[in-house]
Amino acid sequence: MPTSGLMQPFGVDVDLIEGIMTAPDRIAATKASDMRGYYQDAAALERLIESGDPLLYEVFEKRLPLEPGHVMFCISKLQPGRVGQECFMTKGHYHETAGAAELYLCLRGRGYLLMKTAEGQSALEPMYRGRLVYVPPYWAHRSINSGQEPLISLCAYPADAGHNYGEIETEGFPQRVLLRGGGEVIVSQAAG
Ligand code: PAN
Ligand code: ZN
Repeated sequence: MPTSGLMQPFGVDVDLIEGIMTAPDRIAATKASDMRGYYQDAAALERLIESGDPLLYEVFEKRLPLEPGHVMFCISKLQPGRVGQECFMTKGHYHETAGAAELYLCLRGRGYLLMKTAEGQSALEPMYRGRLVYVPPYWAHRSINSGQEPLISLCAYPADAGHNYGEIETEGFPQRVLLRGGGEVIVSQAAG
């Protein structure tokens, strides 16, 4: 037992349609201007920023001790839309403790969880309501919304996992999801 005493159990309410947590301790909001360098069409991103710099995604969390044994959980809400032809997406990251896995349960929307390893493997798992995706240890991960409504996921991972954005910011993922003429196109690329 910790010397500081036992933590009290608690519950939270989640609005499964709006994809929001009632009374979160923290909301991390990412706007278009936070995404410079991530999308293929940089000029289209600048136009989106100039047109009002919209909110692209939010993460709702409760505060938990960032210690081994705790399970961090959050609601991730990614808006629908495109930058040029490319579907809205999260930045994506490895966990700082790279051996920390994660569960994604899709509650609403349609899209993908794009994953890759430092060894050059990649995987693209479809996301839709009721789909649970396991992100194994050592796999970087990014959500992509290819649908027309918010892509909402419940995520859970070891509370001491941490986030490492640096490598994805420079290397990107080997695939991009585009919408062309109403159809989804997955394009592969070496990097970026
Ligand atoms: C998720 C992500 C969330 C936002 O909770 O943090 O979807 O994506 P970025 O953190 O890549 O901007 C998660 O994977 N947590 O570990
Ligand atoms: Zn993660």
